[in-house]
Amino acid sequence: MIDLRELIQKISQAKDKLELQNIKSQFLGKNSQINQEFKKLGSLSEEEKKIKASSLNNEKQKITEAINVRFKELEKLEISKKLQKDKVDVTLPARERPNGKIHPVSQVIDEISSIFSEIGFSVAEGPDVETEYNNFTALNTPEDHPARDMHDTFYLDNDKKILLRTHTSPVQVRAMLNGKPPFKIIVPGRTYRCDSDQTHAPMFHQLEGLHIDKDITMGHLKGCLDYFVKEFFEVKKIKMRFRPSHFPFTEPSAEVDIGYKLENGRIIVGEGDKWLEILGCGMVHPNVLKNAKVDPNKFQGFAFGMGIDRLAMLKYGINDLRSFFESDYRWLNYFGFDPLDVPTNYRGLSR
Ligand code: 2NL
Repeated sequence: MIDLRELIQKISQAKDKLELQNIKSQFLGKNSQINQEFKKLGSLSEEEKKIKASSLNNEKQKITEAINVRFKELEKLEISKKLQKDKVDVTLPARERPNGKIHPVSQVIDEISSIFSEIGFSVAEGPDVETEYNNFTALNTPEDHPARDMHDTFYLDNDKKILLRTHTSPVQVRAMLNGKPPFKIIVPGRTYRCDSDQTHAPMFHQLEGLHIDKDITMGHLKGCLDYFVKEFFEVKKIKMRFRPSHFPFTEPSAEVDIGYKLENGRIIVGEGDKWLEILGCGMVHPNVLKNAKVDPNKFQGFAFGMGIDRLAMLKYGINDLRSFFESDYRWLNYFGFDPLDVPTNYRGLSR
């Protein structure tokens, strides 16, 4: 016979679940002494069987209970040990991790967007893949215009109906076709031309503006660009000139230069006797308005366009255009902007 008191003592001292499991199978399992005794019951008389069975059941119940009690104790012990071990020290300093940076082109798009939003422009975007109509025909570009040449434009089909947009203007065309005047939008985005050398990449970025209403004039255009240039270059006074030019989609057309000087090889914007071309503009051609379902007898306005990669290079002293698109992490880490730093002239969203 087993000594029940001794066994229960042993159970209550089991040091872990494994030891408890071993005790369980040794004293209650198939080959345990109790099980053997149960098997022998059949050979006993009815009277003896009753007494023996009851005492065996009693014994079995006590062992089971003791095991269950110890099991719960061990469980609690395990949890509190784990809690001790996994304790979090909230006073530890945070681990350092590298921050992502904002690409200079994205930074410049954000800056220009907030400058124009201040005077009532909203931002519009559209697809990079465009129709020949939206990119050329609607914009009054003649069939034989050199820009339409295979050598200048990436066509995506054989009959030259689908292409990668060569400027962001098709987005303004879409805006006019899908809405009602007045229109007052700027459009930043990727543009494409078959061109690749020191100063040209096959993919580059443009930002265009369009303001159409009943009586918008060249005077509004000048005032708007004067404000933009001063805000963008963060100077109070800036020399600026409008030089007559030609674009198929505007009439009259002009190119805008700003004054600058060189100081120790660095470009100082605003003063000096040198001129730097920064954008093209003009009054939207009546044919463009017609093609975009805007009545040129009731509405008129201005448009402008600029290459923003070059503006970013100019403002932030970066001298190789191709480095913009090489996705070199070290370059981005150096020339990129901290996403948590609010730029000096960024106030569009904070008001
Ligand atoms: C440049 C010159 C320009 C426009 C873009 C435009 C758009 C529509 C109608 C009329 Cl929908 N014009 N855009 C106008 C003049 C100049 O861009 O040098 N871009 C880099």
